[in-house]
This record gives sequence, structure tokens and C-alpha cells, in this order.
Amino acid sequence: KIYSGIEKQKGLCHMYKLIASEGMAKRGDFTTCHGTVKTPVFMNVATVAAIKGALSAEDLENVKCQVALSNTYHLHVRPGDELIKKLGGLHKFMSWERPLLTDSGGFQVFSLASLRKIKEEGVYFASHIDGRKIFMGPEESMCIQSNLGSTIAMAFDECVPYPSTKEYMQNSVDRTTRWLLRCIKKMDELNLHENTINKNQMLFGINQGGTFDDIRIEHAKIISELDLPGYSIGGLAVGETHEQMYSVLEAVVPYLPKNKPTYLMGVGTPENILESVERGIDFFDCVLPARNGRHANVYTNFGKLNLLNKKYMLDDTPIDEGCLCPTCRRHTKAYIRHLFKAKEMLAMRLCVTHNLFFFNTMMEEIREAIEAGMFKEYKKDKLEGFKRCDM
Ligand code: PRF
Ligand code: ZN
Repeated sequence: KIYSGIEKQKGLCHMYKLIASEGMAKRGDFTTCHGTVKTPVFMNVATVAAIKGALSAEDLENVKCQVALSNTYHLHVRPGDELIKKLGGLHKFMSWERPLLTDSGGFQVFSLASLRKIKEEGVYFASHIDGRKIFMGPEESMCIQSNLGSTIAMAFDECVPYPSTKEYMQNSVDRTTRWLLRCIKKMDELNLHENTINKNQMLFGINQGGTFDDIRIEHAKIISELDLPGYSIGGLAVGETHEQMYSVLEAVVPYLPKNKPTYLMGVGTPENILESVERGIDFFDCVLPARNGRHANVYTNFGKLNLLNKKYMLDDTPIDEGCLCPTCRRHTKAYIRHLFKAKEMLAMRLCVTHNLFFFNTMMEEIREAIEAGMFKEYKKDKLEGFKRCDM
């Protein structure tokens, strides 16, 4: 064992039960202190404790969201994690009782903040809101996530840009490993504090290594030894091709524990999700359904539609005839198109609602297909359907 303090993480309230599998595809039940998550699952992104597109926590329940995802970096900058702790933690603050995952800031710092300097102790950068100088290292990230009291905290990592040299990658991954050990130590300490919001907060490790299979595999072996409650794969969907991403999954997933959830960070399209479930992924998250919905792009089983298209001006049918979402139960394409043209916020809300329901429903279908041993057929049918039209 690399770090002896990890024993303390065991025996807490988390457990992954493999319900069914088909090839590498897993259907699991992940029990947490905020309820059981059925996997594969798509987490709905609520970066600043709200889904962009004006959805409330109640709306999230109505689109069958199992896990909401928020960001350490954003909430630290505004309104501040200490304020949220004073108000009883993030669950209470946003009135969301189901599981919450917080990303560590390791990615947002690299994608949003400017003037950044990476050192062994952590990252120095300027806030994207007011330019204020901030330092975040593994301990700071754990403290912030502990103040938020999320169900699952993510390790503080470096998401290396693509492409990078092998030398840069190896040095970065080695540092990410050292950061992970510091995260574990800090999280163990914080979970023992008397006034900690969630003493059962879990820490997921993050595998990095870009498209270098050997670095990925070596890193996966090292972090798997640490016996964390879950493992994610970061540093993908950052500019490499889809084929390269799938090839990394094929190489690295076999080296992550089979009896723990796997999480592919920031992925992706419905196609990416189907391909990645087939390669052993349990958790996903992506801003796409909300972002596309805000731009009138909606998902259907026969491809994506853009509701701004003139051809929907007199279309009195729902986005998808077969969809049971709150939007499709009542509203027509013509009406939603009108709302976009009139710049009414409701337009975005209706489309984001439909899109999140679409993603969460697809995950439900994926789970049923794996349980029935029909995932391969399901995936083939679904992918063929998506190609039927675009616009
Ligand atoms: N690290 C963290 N969060 C992430 C990523 C990562 O590599 C990615 C990469 N797709 C998305 N979100 N901490
Ligand atoms: Zn719908």
C-alpha cells in the first residue's frame, strides 16, 4: 500500500454492486450516503449550482436526473464555499437531495483561468470573474469540496492539453499522482472533523496520460492500488479524435478495478456515450444537452433538430412524438420556435428540459439493454436512428 491512511476510507457508506454485464459493458448499483445511483448514468451539469437554461432542482427531478454535478472552482470564486458551508452545504443551498458530484477545479483552472503557473504545491492563477489572484492545490481543492459537502469529490489533477510531448505528459502524470496522495490524506482528515458537512464524502481518483497508452496503464495500476471508491478517466475529449479516445478506453479500463465505478469526464455526445459504455464506463457528464438546448438544438432518436429552421414555423407536433418529457407532453415545435424568435427565456428552458430528459432516458434504456443482454443490438439500432436526419 502506497499510503497507509487510505484504510480509513473503507467501511464508509459506499458500495458498487455489479447487477449485470455484457462484454465490458457494466450495469451497476452504486450506493452512496445520498441514495443509490444506477449505472451507466449521465450526470447533469449544474456548474454554479444551477442548470444553465433556468432549470430548478425540481425540474431536474422531472427530467430523471440521478446525479447533479457542480464545480469547485466556480463556487469557490462565487459565492464562496465558506458561505455555502455556513448555509448548510451545497445540497441544502440548492435544495437537491440526491447525489452531487463536485469536480476538483483541476480542469476548470486549466480551461478558464488566466495567467496560470503550475508548481509542485499547486496552481497559481487569476480568477475569470475579477482577475483576483488565487492559489489552488490538492489541499485547497479538498477543503473547498468538503465545505460544499458533495457526495463525491474529485481529485485535484492536471488535465494536460492535446497534443503534448511525452516528456511533459509523464512529468505531469507523476505530479498528478503525488497530488492524489495529498488529496487522500487531506480528505481523510477533513472527514474526521466535527463540523464537516458530509463525513462520508468520497474521493474519486483521476487517470491521466493523454493518448499515451503506456503512461495511462502505469498510472491506472498505481491509482488502483489506492483502493478509492471510484476512478475516473480525465484528459480525454480535449482535441484527440473519437477513435483515439475509444482506443485509450480499450487500453486503460481493464487496469481499473471492476468492482468500482468508472467515470469518463466531460463526455459526451449520445454516440460517444454508447461507444464508451461498451468499453466499460459507468459515469458520464457533459454540458452538451444544456448548451445545445440553449441554442435551439434538440436531440431526437432520428437525429438532432434545430428549431430555428423555417420549416418548423407551422409544425404543430412535439419535438419527438415518442418523448414523454414535460416539454413534448404539451408543446409544439412551432410554439418553441416562436419563443426563440421572441427571445423568451422559456424557449431555452423547454429545450434544455427535453435534452436532459433525452440523455437520462437513453441511459435508462442502456441499463435495461445491458440487463437483458441486448446492449449490442440496442446500440446498433440507436446509432442507425441518429443518422436518419440532421436539422
Ligand atoms: N480533469 C478534471 N475534470 C475534467 C477533466 C479532467 O481531465 C475533463 C477532461 N475531459 C473534463 N472534466 N478534474
Ligand atoms: Zn421531449
